[in-house]
Amino acid sequence: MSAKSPDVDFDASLAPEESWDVDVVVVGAGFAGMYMLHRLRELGYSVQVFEGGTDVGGTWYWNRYPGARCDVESLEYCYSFDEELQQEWEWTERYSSQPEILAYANHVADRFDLRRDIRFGTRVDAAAFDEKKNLWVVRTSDGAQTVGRFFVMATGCLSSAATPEISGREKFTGAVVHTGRWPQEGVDLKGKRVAVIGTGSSGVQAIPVIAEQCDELIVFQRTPQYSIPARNAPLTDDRQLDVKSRYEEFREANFAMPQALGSEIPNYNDSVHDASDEQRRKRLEGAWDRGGTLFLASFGDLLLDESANVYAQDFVREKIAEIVQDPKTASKLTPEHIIGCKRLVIDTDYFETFNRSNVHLVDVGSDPIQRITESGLSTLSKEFEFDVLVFATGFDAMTGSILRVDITGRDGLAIQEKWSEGPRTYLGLSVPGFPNMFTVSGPGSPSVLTNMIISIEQHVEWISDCIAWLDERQYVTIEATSEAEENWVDHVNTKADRTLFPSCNSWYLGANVPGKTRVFMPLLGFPGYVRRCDQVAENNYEGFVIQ
Ligand code: NA7
Repeated sequence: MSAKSPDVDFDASLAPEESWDVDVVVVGAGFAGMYMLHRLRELGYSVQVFEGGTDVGGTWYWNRYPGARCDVESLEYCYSFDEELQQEWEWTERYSSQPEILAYANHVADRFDLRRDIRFGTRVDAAAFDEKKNLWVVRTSDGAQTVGRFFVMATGCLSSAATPEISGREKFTGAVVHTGRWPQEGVDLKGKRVAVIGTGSSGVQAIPVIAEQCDELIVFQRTPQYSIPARNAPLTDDRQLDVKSRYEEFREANFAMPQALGSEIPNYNDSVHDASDEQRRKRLEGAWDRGGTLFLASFGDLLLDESANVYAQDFVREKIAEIVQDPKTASKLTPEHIIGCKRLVIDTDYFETFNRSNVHLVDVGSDPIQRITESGLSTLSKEFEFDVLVFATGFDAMTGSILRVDITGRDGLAIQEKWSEGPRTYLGLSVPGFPNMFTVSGPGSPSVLTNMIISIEQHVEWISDCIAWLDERQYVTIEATSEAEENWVDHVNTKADRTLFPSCNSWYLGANVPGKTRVFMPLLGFPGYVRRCDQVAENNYEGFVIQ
């Protein structure tokens, strides 16, 4: 354990012994923080939320890049906790755009009068657990300190933008933006030469839209991407009315799915090896035409067995060759790795965009970027000039936003030290050594492998019920045991190791951030996870020490 003294000390003026400002301090006002606030208030608790942005929305506040859109269908990617809310809000497309989701977040904030307990433009810099008083002391970027009995990190899984260290960046005289920190006022791309580095979901969504707006676009691709058409379309009134007429049943069916979504999309368990060529093609063509991330649910073993996975790889490779007219470009765009081990991307006209005369593809896998220059960048073999540089290089996922807060638990233990070998939690909710601290959709929970909003609701409800349970019995602290953590980490790894997920460099593993320990962070399988969380609560919070 670290001998490091807590970064945050009690203000001497704080008295009496057990003085606190609020019951619960919550970090982040995205969908997790917003619902956490609402639920705790309903239970009668006082809450202070801190948010670095100037308004609600979290990831949908920051990711304003052209083309930003959710990859979960609108009628599913919204709160289910309030029937009136889910009935009154009208979605316009199969997959919502960022502006529409942000408008929804604002609507929720207005409807439940959330803003009065959120301090915007304020980051939490440090938080320390005072063992004598069993209170969390939180220091914020405005220099203030807030004391709470409980501390909830609702900081999101994809909120700490990752920009690669490329030498010479300060020399570039044009505009530099990151997709995950897109300026609120937008970026004027008209008539500009634009470079995009990165072809994950953000790059794949942004590239077709940027190509239409700008004069010339150069895409710097390190790893080609498997992408499936989203088949986004206006949401018909019939579909919306139909789902709304049976929303509860629809939600329940989705809740029972491995990813908490897609109950109305065929999800097969049979082996691709048992299908004839014709059956296989029919099923994959059907999934391609239908669009969406459940392409890999076309057979039961596509994410379990490498030889099965090859069928899906080949299928997408053929599609790329059919869509992209220039064979050299098509070849550069063709991935070779396992499909699905990096998060499967869905797109609107991504591969088609490379048929445009104003779009150029540079393979920086074989010709790596060397440096950024005053007017562009140079790879090993060539110089490129442009006016705007877009980093679509992703996030320090799942742990980045937690680790950048200086959190200190019992005995001065810093979270950075606790997780120096990778994140370790119990249920993705709690960390031994950090009593009364909870993480919403933390590492070790299904989070990013599910419909995030549904995972958030499940966590928020579990955490708030837990706090109420403790208070009813006049307990003061709850802390996961090391044994429970150990077993949980094993469980998460065992589940991942049965699949192909750990087999390539993905952000699920932390492989996109240099120096980050490789650990498969999310847990596979939502329904089993929910059962386990419920069981833990029913058994008087087994795996926790309660005092
Ligand atoms: P991702 O999926 O992490 O993609 C980042 C992209 O940036 C990916 O293509 C990377 O290539 C590329 N990258 C990262 N660093 C570099 C450097 N140094 N040089 C060249 N290319 C680089 O992030 P996204 O924002 O697209 O999506 C994250 C999630 O947000 C997404 O899955 C959805 O859930 C929403 P690589 O593949 O590492 O070779």
